[in-house]
Amino acid sequence: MRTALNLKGVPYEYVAVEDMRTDAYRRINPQGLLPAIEIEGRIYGQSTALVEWLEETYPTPSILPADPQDRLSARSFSQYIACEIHPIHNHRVRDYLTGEEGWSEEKSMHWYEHWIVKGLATLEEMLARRPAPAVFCFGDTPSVADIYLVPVLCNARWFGFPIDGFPRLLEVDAACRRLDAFQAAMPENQPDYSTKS
Ligand SMILES: N[C@@H](CCC(=O)N[C@@H](CS)C(=O)NCC(=O)O)C(=O)O
Repeated sequence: MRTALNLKGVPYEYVAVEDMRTDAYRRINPQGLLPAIEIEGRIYGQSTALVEWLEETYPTPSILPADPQDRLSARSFSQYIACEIHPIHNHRVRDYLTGEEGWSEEKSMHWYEHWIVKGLATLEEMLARRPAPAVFCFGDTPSVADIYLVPVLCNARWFGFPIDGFPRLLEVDAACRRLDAFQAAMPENQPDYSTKS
């Protein structure tokens, strides 16, 4: 969400949330998840809905490719991350596995690594099948695909998961990291960044 706002040049105030699993935070966002955005006194969550709202409200510059098939590819790529990779390894899932199910931390990290690395392999294959290479996932300007990809790679790097086997993803990641909009959105550039996991 931060990257999308930055790419659009939409100013926002960043509010750090120490723990999204508290009742205090649920009173703000009943989903108990991040990101959430306050617009004219109302709170909204779910990054895909937020990014769509952003694109509709601030159409320029667009974060969807101009070509309809590239546009479909970018949406499919980002939704694969949002719907198939991220929910399986999310905090609350791993908390449940180590809590209610009694898994060790090591086993839950293995689960996390499995789904991220398997997911990245699928994303690499999706880029390999593009009709032509591009600087970003699906074109020469960043789109929703890139916005969703960079955080997955951040997570994978943070936990030391193997990502060297995904050259196309890493090329796109490097191109994104050269842009201020992505740099300003990096976790390490947020005021509440901590080196604790
Ligand atoms: N589908 C949601 C997922 C949001 C989400 O799970 N965010 C993570 C942080 S990246 C979170 O709040 N996790 C807390 C938890 O799992 O309890 C979206 O795209 O916004």
